Amino acid sequence: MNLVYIGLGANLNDPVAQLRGAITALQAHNEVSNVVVSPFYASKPMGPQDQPDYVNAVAAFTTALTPDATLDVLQQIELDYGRVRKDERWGPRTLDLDILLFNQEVVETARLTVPHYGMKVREFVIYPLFDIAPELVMPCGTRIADLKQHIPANGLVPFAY
Ligand code: 5RY
Ligand code: CA
Ligand code: CA
Ligand code: CA
Repeated sequence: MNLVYIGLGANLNDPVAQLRGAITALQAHNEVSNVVVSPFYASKPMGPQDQPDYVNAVAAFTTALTPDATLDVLQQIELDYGRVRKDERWGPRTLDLDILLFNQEVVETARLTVPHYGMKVREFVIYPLFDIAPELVMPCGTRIADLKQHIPANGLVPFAY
């Protein structure tokens, strides 16, 4: 069985409802089990600033699917929750689901780079990841706890959902 960590993000159309819906859809999926979700966080937009604040979280689950087949599941949920591909790079979105880690594997396919290329410097990934996996170590040997200690919270605020 594979252990997968994903990042969830949304900043349009009731972001909390988008994340809740995605989590419900994941739990309901036949090939996905043992879903664990971090607290939700309000976060300031990284990249383009002219967009609403985000709600971010991290989830862990187990699956027998390959990395590419896992991506298919996540992209279908994104579409089911109304995501429309826009031209603007890094623009606002109703729902964004990214594979962060897939076991201790380094995955390079046409569609996927795992570990996620930006995760080490994004507070909205590292803080919720630490919440659910404080002992986690990346394939390169970097500890999530060490990353968290070096990344400022930058206005990140956890809240109950
Ligand atoms: C930088 C550039 C692009 C960081 C930088 C992106 C989210 C990035 C976001 C999200 C929050 C994006 C990717 N330097 N900001 N910005 N949460 N996604 N807070 O999920 F992340 S676009
Ligand atoms: Ca299930
Ligand atoms: Ca993303
Ligand atoms: Ca994405």
